[in-house]
Amino acid sequence: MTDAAERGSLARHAFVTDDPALAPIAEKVASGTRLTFEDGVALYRSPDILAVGWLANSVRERLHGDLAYFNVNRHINPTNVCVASCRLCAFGRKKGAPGTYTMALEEAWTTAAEGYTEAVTEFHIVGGLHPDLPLEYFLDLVSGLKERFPLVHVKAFTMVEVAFLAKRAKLSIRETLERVRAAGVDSLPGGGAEIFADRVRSIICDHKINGNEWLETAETAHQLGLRSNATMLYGHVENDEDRVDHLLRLRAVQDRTGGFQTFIPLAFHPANTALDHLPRTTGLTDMKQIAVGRLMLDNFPHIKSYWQMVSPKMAQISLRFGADDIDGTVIEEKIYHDAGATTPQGMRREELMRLITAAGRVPFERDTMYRAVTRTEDTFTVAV
Ligand code: V47
Repeated sequence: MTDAAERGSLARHAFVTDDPALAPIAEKVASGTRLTFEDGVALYRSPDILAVGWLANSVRERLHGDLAYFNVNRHINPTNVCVASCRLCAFGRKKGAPGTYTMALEEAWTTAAEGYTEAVTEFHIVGGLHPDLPLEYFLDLVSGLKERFPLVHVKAFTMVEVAFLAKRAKLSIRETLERVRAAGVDSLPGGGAEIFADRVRSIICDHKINGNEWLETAETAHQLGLRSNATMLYGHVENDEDRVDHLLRLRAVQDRTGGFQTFIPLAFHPANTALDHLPRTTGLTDMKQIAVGRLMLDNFPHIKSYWQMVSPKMAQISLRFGADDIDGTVIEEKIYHDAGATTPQGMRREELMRLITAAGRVPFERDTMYRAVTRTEDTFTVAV
């Protein structure tokens, strides 16, 4: 081995820290031993962010090598009318309030076709809890999209929306999930999880289903063969213990179902919310969530750093702190932009690839199920 190669391999394999609490955790990570609640708290409390990131990166590279995933997707938010008044949210509005909108079905289908000319592989559909829109509106929305865009994966409705629609339609969660799946929903996004602890939920989103209901809805979806993602909203009134508790509750469901694909930590944006006195998260906090998520969620295949949420620059850095995915083109983002986000509303495919390459990773265009996408001029095929 040349000197340079040897230096390279040492740099890749040596773990150095001045935080004694990390040494036993590093041994567990090296041997693939599951981390405990106490380990999670120690990781959050560690001042040595580089060492925590190094450990997470070692797991990320063990699982995915240098690949970094992204997709070509479009967000559609059919309505911002919402019966809940969550303090964390700047998007939802009460029926009749200024600035409300609800898309007619034709409008939603037209919106789906707008934006960048490159063929999208995923529609990501989430919206407010509208008091009057019946389940049929959402079923027609999805089946109409499937008719018009049969190749596009529909990732639609958070666990919170599913539970709300079930209640309105007087159906069980299982029946509601069966109905949306029959209409064309292929998987579920990870939103609405926030922080599962009741104390926190009662402050930031007391009108939503509780943590156990979110987890049970996800588990039911997985039992029916629907995959989903899972998020965690951080940077408001939660503490380290609440975050670790959230991660361990997700890990327990995943042990039973294997149905979660991706964990996405979401940084709280306070502007225009009832919590606008809180400061925004810092870059170090953002990287910590990615890294601790990667280390604690040993049964999750993917950790996503949502570039809209942490900024494209921090998303690049996160590819060395445990993330293997930076989400997609998005095209039109509303939820964080209503809450003061200054990132662009969408990003072109080439730009996502440039960010990944400049971070020293290899861009891999995936579909929602993480299969390789191959493009021709105006369409795509998916490896099966
Ligand atoms: O559920 C709402 C969060 C989520 C604010 O599954 C806020 O691939 C910050 O879940 N500041 C929706 N966050 C977004 C979401 C998501 C995003 C990207 C990919 C995926 C996926 C899912 O946004 C909500 C809530 O947790 N949110 N308001 C706010 N003011």
